[in-house]
Amino acid sequence: MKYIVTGGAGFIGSHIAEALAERHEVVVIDDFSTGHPENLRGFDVTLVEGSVADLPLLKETFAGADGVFHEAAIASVPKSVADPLATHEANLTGTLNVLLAARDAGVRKVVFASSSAVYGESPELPKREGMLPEPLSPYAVSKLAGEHYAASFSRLYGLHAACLRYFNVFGPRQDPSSPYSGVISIFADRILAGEPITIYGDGEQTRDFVYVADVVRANLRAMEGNVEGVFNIACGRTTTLNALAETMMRAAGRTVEVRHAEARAGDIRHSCADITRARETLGWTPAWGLEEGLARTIQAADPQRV
Ligand code: UD2
Repeated sequence: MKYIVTGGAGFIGSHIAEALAERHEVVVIDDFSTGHPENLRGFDVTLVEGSVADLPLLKETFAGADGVFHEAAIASVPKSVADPLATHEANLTGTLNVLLAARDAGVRKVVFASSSAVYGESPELPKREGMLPEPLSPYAVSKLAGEHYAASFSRLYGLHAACLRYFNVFGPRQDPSSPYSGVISIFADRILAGEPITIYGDGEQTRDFVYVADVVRANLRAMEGNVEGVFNIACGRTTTLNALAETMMRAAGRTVEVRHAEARAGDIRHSCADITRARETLGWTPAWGLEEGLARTIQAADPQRV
């Protein structure tokens, strides 16, 4: 089979490409806006440098492909608040381009990386896919609208599409360099360097962390058969930031100073997914516990220092 991974040099995309490359022909499209070619070092994939904004390039690259994993995006809520148009172009026009190119190339299925951000601030927990979305940020709007485009292309043109609402994904290759990077990548980097970590707010906010290998398995399941619709991809368990910090220090075998700073503007207090639909419809269940995943992540962040 030939599979395309957009954003395949990024954190999640590179793990999908790696898993596929064992058995399939894989073409990665990435503009390296946040991805790095080193993320694919050692894997048998074809790398095409380009953006999902480039429809002719997508059409050319998708020829003969069986499926597309669409991970390319500006994956940041704060960036979308600062520049909604850039997020719209990369995330929504980009998704529409991917769907158009897939349709025209006769691709069987697109699996789209959506986000828990679509649920917004509604206090009801756990989040179920049937709840009314309340997207707040332009990022969340772009992901929700992408889901609707995918469903529309299924109905109108028979292009199969499944959308995965990722919760807080973590694992090796997640880039800690931006202040808006995933908290686990930042904590791993600081703890290994023996530097203080900062918890925003009282640290009792919760997140539903899911290890990237489980996210890859969800993608592979979602590509199988004709299953369509939206699916929460998470562990279905919550962890407070305070507990996370402690668990990470234990896993790394070192303690660093924990500083507290003001809660981040727009931070959601609690996040937790109901993953029944993914279990029942995709036959997927997360296999990695938080501690195991953290141990792997810390080891990969700097094997010399552990
Ligand atoms: C996640 C997604 C984001 C979007 C959003 C939807 C990630 C990396 N981001 O944002 O793309 O889908 O959910 O709601 O998955 N924190 C600290 N110290 C730090 C960094 C973060 O305390 O140094 C806190 C932060 O204030 C928040 C929690 O850790 O309460 C998680 O932050 P995050 O940036 O990893 O992810 P989140 O949930 O804001």
